[in-house]
This record gives sequence, C-alpha cells and structure tokens, in this order.
Amino acid sequence: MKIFLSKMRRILLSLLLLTLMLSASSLDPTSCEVLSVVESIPDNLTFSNSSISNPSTTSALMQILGAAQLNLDIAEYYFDLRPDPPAEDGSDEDGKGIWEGLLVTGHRLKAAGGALRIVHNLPDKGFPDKDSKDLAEDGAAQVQYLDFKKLIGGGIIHTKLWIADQSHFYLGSANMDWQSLRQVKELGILGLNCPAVAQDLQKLFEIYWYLTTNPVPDNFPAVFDTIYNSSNPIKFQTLHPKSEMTAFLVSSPPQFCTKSRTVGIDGLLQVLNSAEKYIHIEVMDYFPAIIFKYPNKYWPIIDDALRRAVFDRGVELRLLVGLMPHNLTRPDEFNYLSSLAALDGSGSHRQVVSKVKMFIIPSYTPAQSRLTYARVNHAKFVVTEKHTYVSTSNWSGDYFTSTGGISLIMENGGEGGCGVCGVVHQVFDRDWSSEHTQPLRPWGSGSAQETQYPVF
Ligand SMILES: *C1O[C@@H](CO)[C@@H](O)[C@H](O)[C@H]1NC(C)=O
Ligand SMILES: *[C@@H]1O[C@H](CO)[C@@H](O)[C@H](O)[C@H]1NC(C)=O
Ligand SMILES: *[C@@H]1O[C@H](CO)[C@@H](O)[C@H](O)[C@H]1NC(C)=O
Ligand SMILES: *[C@@H]1O[C@H](CO)[C@@H](O)[C@H](O)[C@H]1NC(C)=O
Ligand SMILES: *[C@@H]1O[C@H](CO)[C@@H](O)[C@H](O)[C@H]1NC(C)=O
Repeated sequence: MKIFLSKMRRILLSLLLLTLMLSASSLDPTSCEVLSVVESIPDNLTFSNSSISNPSTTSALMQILGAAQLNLDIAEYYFDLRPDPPAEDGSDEDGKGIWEGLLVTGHRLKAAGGALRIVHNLPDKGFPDKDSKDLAEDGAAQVQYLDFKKLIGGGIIHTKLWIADQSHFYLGSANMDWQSLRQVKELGILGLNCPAVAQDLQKLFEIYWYLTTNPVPDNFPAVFDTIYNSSNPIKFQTLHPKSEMTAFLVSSPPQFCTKSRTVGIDGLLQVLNSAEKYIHIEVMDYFPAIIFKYPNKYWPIIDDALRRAVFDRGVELRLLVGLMPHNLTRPDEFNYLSSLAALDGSGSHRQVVSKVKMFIIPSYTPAQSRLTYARVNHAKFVVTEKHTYVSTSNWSGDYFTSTGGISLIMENGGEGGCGVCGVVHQVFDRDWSSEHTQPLRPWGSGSAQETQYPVF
C-alpha cells in the first residue's frame, strides 16, 4: 500500500506541474484549452480492428485532482471506491487511488481557503456513502445529500460530474465506483482550462447544492439561471484539438431546470428530430416506459422520435445496447428493441436501416466472471451527422422525469469543427463493428433478476 501511495503521489505531483503550466495561460470565459473523450475500457478488453486509444477515466479524474487549486465540486449517485473485501484481482487499485487523491486534494483545497464539496443521493445498502463520509469525517470534504422523495416524490441523482475552479471538468457515464474505472465500459468528456463549459456546469452543480437544504422553489434564484440553451448555445474554441465549437448543456429532471435551461428530454429530442442521415446510439438500457414506478407507464417519447426518424425521414438507426453477463436487465427489454429493429426496410423509404445489436463484454479471468454488476457497456451517447450527445442517462422514461442527469450536446460543425465529436463517432464505429457485438436475441432472466434491478 505504501509503495502504491507514493507512486500515486508522484503521479499527482507531475500532473500538478502540468496543470501549473496549463494555467499560465489566461482564462478566457469563451475558451477551452483541452476537450477530450475519456473512456474506461474494462480490464483485458481489446478491439482487434481498432487503434483508437483514448485517455482513461482514472487519468482524467487524476488530472482534475491535480489541477484544482481552490474548489472541487462533485455530484454523484453514490460512492464505492474502496471495496471491502478488496477486489480479488487488485482491480480496485484505481478506485483506491482516486479516493486517496480526494483525501489529499480536499485537505489541500481547504488549506488554500477553498473546499471539496460532494453532493450525492441519500445512501442505502446497495448505494453506500462510506467513502464520502470518511472524507467528511477526516475534514477533507463537505458532503450533502439529495432526498428525491422529499424534493419531487421519488427518483435519484444519477449525474456523474466533477468541476474544479470553474475550469476543469469530467461529465460522463462513470460512477464513483471502483468498477467504473476498471470493470465497466464508460465514456465521458474531460475539459481542462475550459471555463466555456465549466462555468455553465457550475450553475447546475449549485442547483444541486441548493436543493440539499431547500425545497424545489417555484422560481430558482436568478444566479442559477443560464444564458445558454438550445436556441443560444455556447460558442467557443478549443486548442486541443483545435476547433470551433457550438454546444449546450441540458438537465433532468425538468423540475431542476431554471427558466432558460433546456430540459434534458427536449435536448435529446432536438438531436433525434434534426437528424437526416443517421442516428447511432450506445446506451445500456432502452425501455419506452417508466419502469421504476408501479404500475409501469408507457412513455413513448424517445421511441416515437426514433420511429419517425426511420419511417418518415429514412434516417439510418443503429442502436447498441449493453447486456450484462448475468443479464440482470429485464427480459422484456428485448421486446422493445426487437420492435425497433422490425422497422428495418419499412416506411416510405423501404431501404432504410434500423438495426439493434448487443454489446457483451466477456470475462477473461475467473475473478472477472465473479463480479456481479460489472463487465457491461455503460456508455451513453448518440452521434448523428449533426450532433454529438454525451450523457449520464439510461433510456427509460424515469431518467427524464424523475432522475438527476446532465448531458452535453455539441454540434459537429464542418471542417475545423468539434474535434471531440469526431472521436465519439470513431468510438461508436469501433464498438459497432467490434467482435464484442452480437445480434439481438432474447435473453434469460438471470439469477438476481427477480430480486432487484440495479441502477448505475
Ligand atoms: C440502467 O443501467 C442499469 C441500468 O440502470 C440497469 O441494470 C438498469 O436497470 C438500467 N436502468 C434502467 C433501465 O433504468
Ligand atoms: C488482464 O489484465 C490485467 C490488468 O491489466 C493483467 O494483469 C492480466 O495479466 C490480464 N489477464 C489476462 C488473462 O489477459
Ligand atoms: C434561451 O436563453 C435566452 C437567453 O440567453 C432566453 O432569452 C430564451 O428565452 C431561452 N430560450 C428558451 C427556450 O428557454
Ligand atoms: C478485422 O478486420 C479484418 C480485415 O478487414 C476482417 O477480416 C475481420 O473480420 C475483422 N474482425 C473483426 C472482429 O471485425
Ligand atoms: C442469461 O443468463 C442465463 C442464466 O444465467 C444464461 O444461461 C444465458 O446465457 C444468459 N444470456 C445471455 C444472452 O447472456
């Protein structure tokens, strides 16, 4: 452990130096030095026909830890970075390293007159808060909880967001879970010296923080509102890669949105409805229903948009869902997916393509095959010929009506536009054509199915 910590400190130190060099350039609120795709690729998973290699989620979070000088704000569903008992194969090393980094950074920020602030869901047995509580008890962090039952009658915060000094951020699919760093496939966006996006993200964090001690107001305080939305997107430049960007942030549930903020589902619908050539999607689960409330309710908002795109406009649809090894996802999901796939060759454009495939991550070691809620594609994004949408939400109605989530919607742009969008497109192509996809077929209920539906 000692050896490991000192290695981690060396990494932190070198990242700190890198960051000091970066922050030597002045912070223009319309600028963004680095905007990049970061991924968690589960241990031993390789892509035989791809040379894409994005930085890891762990390295992204480490860079933010190193970069933070006064403030680090984190919004998460739960914390589970240091499993007890530890991972059999040592793959909890990254999670432990991030926790250690949070401890060191939290104390450093406090000494500098700033703070590490953490918002997460009210904990329960399956979704604990031991890591954040230990940080708070050590004096390294301020931790507050969102009680969705009290706020809006039910739901959870499902956001995965880090922001430092209104400049650096991570937004994506990776939970604060050791498995999300090494055993689950995740995709997110890292911004460094990127106030253009981070300042607007900060407003969304402040709303969460406010709601930990206040009920949802009729009107939020004006400081939480934004000037950026789907009709007035943020325009900025990135240096790495060099590009001209147009982007905006959307938030769910609607109750958490200020006057000018575009609501999460509206942002997604804009992406789907404006596509004319193709819609390529990776999402873990797909249900045209509200599934965490009983009785379940039909909720065809996204499904309708996809069917219209395929049927009316001849848009090519490719949907890649993530299936867990023990297929804990409800087997009726297959019905909805096969119904979408059945559109293939239909509509006014008979040659249209509507294809659904499953991405299945093998276990390569006995220890991996014993993991329960891991070895799954948990990435959530959409690429069309016009937009790139990177999100934290699964696709059932719940995620848009009663779940806290944030998505970044970027216009692909022409030449010199949105370099990071091109990378997300490449990730989709890599995954869709990889040896880890399988044709859609029904799956069994799996052993834990009857007792619980985990939500990541
Ligand atoms: C999202 O991913 C995991 C899903 O969260 C699944 O186990 C879970 O059921 C799924 N949630 C859904 C559909 O809400
Ligand atoms: C799997 O990956 C781990 C961690 O990178 C490595 O130590 C191990 O040798 C790999 N095992 C196999 C079977 O490839
Ligand atoms: C978008 O933001 C602008 C302010 O920049 C505001 O005037 C407008 O009403 C907003 N649009 C929507 C749809 O909320
Ligand atoms: C990889 O590419 C080769 C050559 O194009 C092809 O024959 C093979 O089927 C591909 N493998 C996978 C898994 O896509
Ligand atoms: C689903 O789980 C069952 C039981 O564990 C297993 O037999 C089956 O192969 C799994 N299906 C898929 C598609 O992985």
